[in-house]
Amino acid sequence: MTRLLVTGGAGFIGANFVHHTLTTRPEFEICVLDALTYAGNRDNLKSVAGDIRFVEGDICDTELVDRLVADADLVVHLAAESHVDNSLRDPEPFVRSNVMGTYVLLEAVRRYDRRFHHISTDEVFGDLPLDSEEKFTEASPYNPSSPYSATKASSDMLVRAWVRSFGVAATLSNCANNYGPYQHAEKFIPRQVTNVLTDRLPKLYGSGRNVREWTHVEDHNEAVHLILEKGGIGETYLIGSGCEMSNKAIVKILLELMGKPVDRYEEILDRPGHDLRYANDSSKLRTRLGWQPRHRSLRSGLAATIDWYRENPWWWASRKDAVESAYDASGR
Ligand code: NAD
Ligand code: TDX
Repeated sequence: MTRLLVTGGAGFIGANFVHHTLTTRPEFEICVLDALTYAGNRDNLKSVAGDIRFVEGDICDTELVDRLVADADLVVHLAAESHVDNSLRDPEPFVRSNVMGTYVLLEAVRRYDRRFHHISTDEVFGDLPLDSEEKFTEASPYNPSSPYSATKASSDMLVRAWVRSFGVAATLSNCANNYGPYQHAEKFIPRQVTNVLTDRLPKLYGSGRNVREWTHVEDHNEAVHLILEKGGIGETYLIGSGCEMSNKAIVKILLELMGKPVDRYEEILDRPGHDLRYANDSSKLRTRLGWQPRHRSLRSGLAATIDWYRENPWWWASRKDAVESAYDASGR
């Protein structure tokens, strides 16, 4: 058995990573470390509670991290403050968890000589022009726009430095926007789906022309396993499905799939510093590690995601009002 420590395993991507790992790779014995912030939810792991060890705790807790890393063979690090809008309201937890937390983990994996995989985002590269074919590559310069992406960029830099200076056996991946089950209702797609399900209007920042590359969370997590299995130490891999779409086009598809008029949405106050477009060139991952996204139709991925939220109101409904009140307070 390989002992795997997953930080942030009670969050959206982390919980899906735990489910995916248990299904596809039974050789792993999983321990999840998660602080259960507002974004972490034990319910995300309810169906596998008996198959994993769960530790509620903070990645900034040096002693706890030291003990858990000592007991692991490898660490997949997902724990982070993850929402751009929250980072604009209060950046402090982002600096703490994303920068300090990554530092604490790196020191522990250095001490015990453990394999480390760092999960990051394409937002570290800033944004691309709207009407272009340009894509980010592993060699793109770092140019983060928001406090969130600045702290993720900082954490990537720490990982790269620990590889080079201390010989830590780490890999990094920068994925495009994820979607799928268990995504918090603060994020774009679940927010709009749950808005429609609660008779609210979908809300587009500005005119909705900003473009994101949507990758299904299962495809992201399979890429992470391929990197663990075959990735080069010190290497960075960009992950992206190739499914680019404007926010307005997504809202229209969601409305259509949910049987509503496609113009039944509202345009609201834009996000300050709003990144225009993200798109990843994932050819390194595809050609060297053989990754292919399984979810290639965004439309059917969105339909399945709508079904999941429709069938699982127990998971999101009691928290929906609080999410919208927080947005109301910031005018969005
Ligand atoms: P999420 O907000 O849903 O989950 C984050 C998890 O980390 C939560 O369970 C939370 O409790 C935990 N956490 C936060 N601070 C912690 C701390 N100090 N100690 C221990 N646990 C802590 O986020 P997500 O969308 O699942 O993102 C996971 C990772 O993937 C993040 O590193 C994020 O930057 C990265 N990422 C996300 C996306 C995306 O589209 N969601 C895309 C690319 C990369
Ligand atoms: O209500 C909304 N209306 C809207 O138009 C919300 C919540 C968002 N948006 C827009 C902003 C973005 O252009 O939709 C797009 C997606 O927004 P988010 O879901 O907040 O994602 P984004 O800011 O692109 O960042 C996401 O992808 C990269 C994740 O939250 C990050 O954790 C990840 O690193």
